[in-house]
Amino acid sequence: MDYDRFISIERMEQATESLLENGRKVGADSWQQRVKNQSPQCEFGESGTCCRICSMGPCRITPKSPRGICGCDVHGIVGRNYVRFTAGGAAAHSDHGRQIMHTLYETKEGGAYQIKDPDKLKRIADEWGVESEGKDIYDLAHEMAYKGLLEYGKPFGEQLFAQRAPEHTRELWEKAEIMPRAIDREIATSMHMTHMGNSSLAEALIRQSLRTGLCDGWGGSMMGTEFSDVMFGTPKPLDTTANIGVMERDMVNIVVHGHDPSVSEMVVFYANDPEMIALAKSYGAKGINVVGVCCTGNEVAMRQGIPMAGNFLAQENIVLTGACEAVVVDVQCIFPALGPLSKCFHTKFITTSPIARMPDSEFIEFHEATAAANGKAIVKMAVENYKNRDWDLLNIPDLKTEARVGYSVEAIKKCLDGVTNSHVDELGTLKPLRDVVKAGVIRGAVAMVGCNNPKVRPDTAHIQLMKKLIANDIIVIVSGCSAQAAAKAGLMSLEAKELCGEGLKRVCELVGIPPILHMGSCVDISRMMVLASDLSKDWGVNISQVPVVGCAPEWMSEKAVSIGNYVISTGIDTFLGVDPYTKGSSEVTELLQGEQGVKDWVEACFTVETDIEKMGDMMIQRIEDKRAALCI
Ligand code: MSK
Repeated sequence: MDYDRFISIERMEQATESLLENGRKVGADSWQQRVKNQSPQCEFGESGTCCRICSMGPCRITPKSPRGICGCDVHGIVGRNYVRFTAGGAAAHSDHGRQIMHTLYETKEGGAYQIKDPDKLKRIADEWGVESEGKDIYDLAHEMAYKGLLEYGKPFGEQLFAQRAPEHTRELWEKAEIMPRAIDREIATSMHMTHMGNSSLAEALIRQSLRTGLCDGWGGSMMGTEFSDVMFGTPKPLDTTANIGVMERDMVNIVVHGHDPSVSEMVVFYANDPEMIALAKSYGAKGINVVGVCCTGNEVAMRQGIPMAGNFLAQENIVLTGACEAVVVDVQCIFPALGPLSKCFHTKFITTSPIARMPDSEFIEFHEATAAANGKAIVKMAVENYKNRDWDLLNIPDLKTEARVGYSVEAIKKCLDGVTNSHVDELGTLKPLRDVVKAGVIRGAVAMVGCNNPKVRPDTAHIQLMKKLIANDIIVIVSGCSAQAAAKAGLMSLEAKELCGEGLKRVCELVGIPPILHMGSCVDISRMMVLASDLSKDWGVNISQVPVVGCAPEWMSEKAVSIGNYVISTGIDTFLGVDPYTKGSSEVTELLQGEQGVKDWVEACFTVETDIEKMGDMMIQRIEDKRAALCI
């Protein structure tokens, strides 16, 4: 199949329509239909004004009934719902991080999991005050895993990675009383604070939301990212392909989906096993093709070059091709719909984690200690299913792009350093980036993250905003499903420089990078925090002064709320395309979006804007305002 340079939203929608037609032939349900079934959605839920924290309710706030049965007003109800929204997200991200630390604990020489970046492990050991000199690398890994796991429940002190933040940021956190403590403590405190009869003061609830977000972004997520790099390799730029056309007609197609690379790394390993390839050939297939969806897709794309088949709202499309032998899932963002949908086709829906059990799935429980056997069993099940394919249902839309992925902070520094040859630091430096931003060749940066949400025409906001920003010489760093939207459209290829303004185009040519830089999965937004922090230290200004903003135009998950909280707490203004169920309270809205709340505490706040063009203009203006304030 030929590669497409750029793919429009309209072509993607036509492809989706043809896949839905495939589904109709076999009576398949779809999210498009379920959205219709769920409409209109509940106004109380939408505005955050329904409380069902105790069983006296549910209480719903209206002008006629301004307080719940306990007497809580609308600001307390909306604030409590917001804290719980954040806690759910922080728990999911951080438990993913905990799983990674358990995997690190299982590493051993010659074992299923090994240390691929020992230098990074030693650097972090140094940061954490752990002696690495003369130690066996696996002894060090086990010691660090144990220490990292203690970050979840230690009785005293702050998150170790919070030391990475600039002094000024740390002072703001201290002053606002939001310095993140043990991860499990912040999540438990959020649940305790919002239990019936505890906090109903909006300000206190929003402070706890920020603190809980910080324990995720500068705690659990950061550990997830950093120690995944230690075990699976720190991403470096590499080429891959994207969009639904990465499914192969004559091969066994295995889709990995979810978030935890511990599972997908084993699947990729056994898909390359000569014994499994021979088995696939014995069934008439040409080989085994692993492709990724959602953040597991990002994880294996940036380390192994595995093609990215699609993002959150494309997950059903993969099964609808009729070419999917198995969807292998770990945790988070998995539609329960995949169970019944897979039954309409020959697809095996394989769940692997006790955290994500679903009806109509085959459960192969994945353990770090038995990872090799589990990985092999999964691949074998997929291969043996090839013979059950119904060739009359096969429909792989002809859409495929090229993408360059894998821009970790280390990789960005190396790329820049390669151009200037400054070699100030053996790990590279952000000085060239600072200089081109200062000179105005690049006006600034937008960190674009987050999901798809049926409330927004899928991928449109991501793609439209990215095109507008790069045309205005603003570089875009991306992660999660936003990254996959860019890749699917062709915006992550080197060719995308043609869509840039003159300044950014020159930088892309000189450095050899695409204008949209892939930084990984949703836990990898912690990489963006490290990048912003390093840039601010290097520049000698506060993070809030750097011409950078955050943006989640199509977000949907609790994790995105947790992310939003830590991004603004880090000093980065953040633009949301979907309201986080807070519009029912003027007080909570003012705290999160006005001048008197979080803006005052951490020098950044949210802007909620559903008009995408307007949002793009506002982000460009905010970047220009920051430049003007710095007199650059
Ligand atoms: S997978 S949290 S839909 S980005 Fe990380 Fe995509 Fe959002 Fe899940």
